[in-house]
Amino acid sequence: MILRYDFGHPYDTGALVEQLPVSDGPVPHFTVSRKDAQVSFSVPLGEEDMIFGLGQAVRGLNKRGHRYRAWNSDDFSHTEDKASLYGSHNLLLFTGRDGVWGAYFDDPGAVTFDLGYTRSDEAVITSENGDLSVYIIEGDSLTDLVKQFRRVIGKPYLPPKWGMGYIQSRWGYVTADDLREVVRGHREKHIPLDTVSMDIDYMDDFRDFTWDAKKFPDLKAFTDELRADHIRVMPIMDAGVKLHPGDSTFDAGMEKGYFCKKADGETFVGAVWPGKAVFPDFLREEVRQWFGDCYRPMLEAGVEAIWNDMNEPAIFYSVEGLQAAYDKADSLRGGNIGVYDYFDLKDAFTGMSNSMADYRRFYHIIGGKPVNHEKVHNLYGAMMTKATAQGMKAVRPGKRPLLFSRSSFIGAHRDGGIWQGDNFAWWSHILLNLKELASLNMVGFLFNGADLGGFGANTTEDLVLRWLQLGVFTPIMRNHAAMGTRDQEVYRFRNWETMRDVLGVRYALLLYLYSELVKAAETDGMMFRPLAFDYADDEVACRTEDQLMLGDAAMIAPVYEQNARGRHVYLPEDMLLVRFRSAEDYDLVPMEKGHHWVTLQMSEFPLFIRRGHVIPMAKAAEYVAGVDASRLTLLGWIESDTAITLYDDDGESDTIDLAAGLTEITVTVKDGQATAEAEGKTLDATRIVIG
Ligand code: MIG
Repeated sequence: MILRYDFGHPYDTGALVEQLPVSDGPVPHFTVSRKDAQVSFSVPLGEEDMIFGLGQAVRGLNKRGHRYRAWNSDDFSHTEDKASLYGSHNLLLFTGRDGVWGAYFDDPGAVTFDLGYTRSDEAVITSENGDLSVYIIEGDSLTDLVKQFRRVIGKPYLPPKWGMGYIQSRWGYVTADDLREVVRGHREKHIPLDTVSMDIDYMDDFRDFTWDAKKFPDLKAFTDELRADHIRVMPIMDAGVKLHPGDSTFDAGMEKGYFCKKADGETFVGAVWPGKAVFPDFLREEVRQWFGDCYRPMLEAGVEAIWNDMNEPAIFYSVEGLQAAYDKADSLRGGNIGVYDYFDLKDAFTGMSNSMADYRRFYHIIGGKPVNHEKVHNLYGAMMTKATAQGMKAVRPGKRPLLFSRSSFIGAHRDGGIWQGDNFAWWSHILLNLKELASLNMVGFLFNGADLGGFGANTTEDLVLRWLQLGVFTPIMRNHAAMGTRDQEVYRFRNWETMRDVLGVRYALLLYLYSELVKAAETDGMMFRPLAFDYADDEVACRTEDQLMLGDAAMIAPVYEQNARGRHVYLPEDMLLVRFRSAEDYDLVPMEKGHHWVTLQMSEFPLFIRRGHVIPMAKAAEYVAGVDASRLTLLGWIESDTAITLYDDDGESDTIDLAAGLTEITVTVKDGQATAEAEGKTLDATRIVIG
């Protein structure tokens, strides 16, 4: 059951696809208080209560003990002290002695989540503008709360099947030849690859929708050439449009008045990669329609994938902000300044990016009226992605585009995926990747993944390897790095063969992972879950932060420490350890419920399969279309007959018929031997452990 309570004048954020009636009377669970425009919702916390949710955020799966803030931010260093990342996913799930319940705060402005920070026995959620709908979700388990929530926010975006193949990216590939070299690097060594990305340098002077003719003389011929090799390209698109008279996007947007304006009616100008830029008012349907159409030439040149960036929106500085800093400098110039003056001076320059002053400087038009950006900030990236999805579908009707965005809001999960943004080549960020994976599943962003190997800072060979071993399971599997950092393509490393074998496992499991993704999306389920969701009565499982359930049958537990040759794993029930070295080479070790040290050499990584279940595996392939779905090996540990359903389809049509795509694989045990059957498939059941 979900109940809705309105405060002030809520905006229609588009998060929900179902209109719920507004309830009167007091909001259950919370004490509501007001101060000026702010509305706060507080609830006492019992010693053992846990809080899940918030999607993209730092720290634990259990969010208790920190203060978070919904304020979409371009943040290139996801350290523990951060309150905000790129997306706002305002769902909280409470679980404790009094059962489970959830709350969703549908508010496009700033919301703070003080979850046992100010007082360790209290959670206080504050809407800074006080215009919001609060949804209270009552149910009988965490999984049930998520299911109900997901039903009202609508089904998630699904990628084309090839979008789950390996993506190689780097900020620093500039020309078509750079990309050809990356493709060659993979294909020559038979390292799997489906997509290469084009970062900002492909553009002509960082102008959206252009590509530099010197770098890409014939984009259409280039995409054809790569497609013949089963490779797609994925260009980036930035939110800010270069202020550049003569540029068709700039000119058309100015003429139609589609860019955000200041109070004085002048177009707001902020500097991003193109230098001075203007910001489309994506909150208007006509602007989205227009911007979506702008992708057409590039899509007609054979581009089938897009990633949207800088759409929080990120603003390095505004004309006004820069002027204020100069003024500060002028006021101090030549004087004998004190240290505090010096700090102020420094802050005037370093604090110029993504400043509140700038976000308050411009307006959107909503219902014909100007609305200050601050009030609706968290919708900006989501609405850009909505525009992109529309534009891509218009060019290839009936097909799923590959699309992910950096900034997001709930609702955008219906239009595209998200990547986890600018992480670092830090071991701790493997774990952050894992945690966000589950938290993003709660809020509908099933198609997500982090920059494998790390975006910022120089990576190390072992970090890339261990991170890829987690990436095998993440729906987006992309290796990406920042400009100026050490090369981290698999083929660059001494140990490339081991990494290639890890990627082979991804392709061998691809049918299974795709099936789990689609099933979760279509049934309001979570492909990845904290153990607390499945083993609510098991105290150890509930507090486990470094393992996740995968689908119905499996559990993952990555190695995330340098020089480790294994890790501690808690098994909440009997499970089969599959210790992978490659898609052909792995150990099967039945293990009992409880605590274990699992030895994992550098080339080894685990997948655990619940006793009584089996999962299907194909042969490794070099690209998704090369995966042979007709020959499968089943892995598992069973005592008696069992069955699994595997979903498959053409991998690109945008109408998903779950029932039509399911094949049942039945496994029969007789005289200590397993045999398996499924229509249209040759099945090998010899890797099933009986007992
Ligand atoms: O200010 O396009 O998160 O993936 O490589 C940096 C360059 C802009 C940020 C993205 C990152 C991308 C980079 N971009």
